[in-house]
Amino acid sequence: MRDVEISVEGLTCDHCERVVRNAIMGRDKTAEVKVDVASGRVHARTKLERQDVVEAIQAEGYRIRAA
Ligand SMILES: [Cu+2]
Repeated sequence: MRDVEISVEGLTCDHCERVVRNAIMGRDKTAEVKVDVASGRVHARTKLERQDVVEAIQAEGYRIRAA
C-alpha cells in the first residue's frame, strides 16, 4: 500500500467526490480514498501506482493539476 496525493481540477460537489472515489475503487476496491472538493486534493491509500490513480481520474473527464 502507498499514499498517493493528487490535485484535481474541476471538483465541485458531492457527485464529483463520488465519481472520483468510485473510479479509484473500481481499480482497487480496498483503497481508502479521501476527496476534499474545496481544495481539489485527492488522497488515496492504495496498492495502485500513482499513474493508475491519475488515469482512473482522467478517465472520468477530470484534469490533473500540475504539481
Ligand atoms: Cu460535482
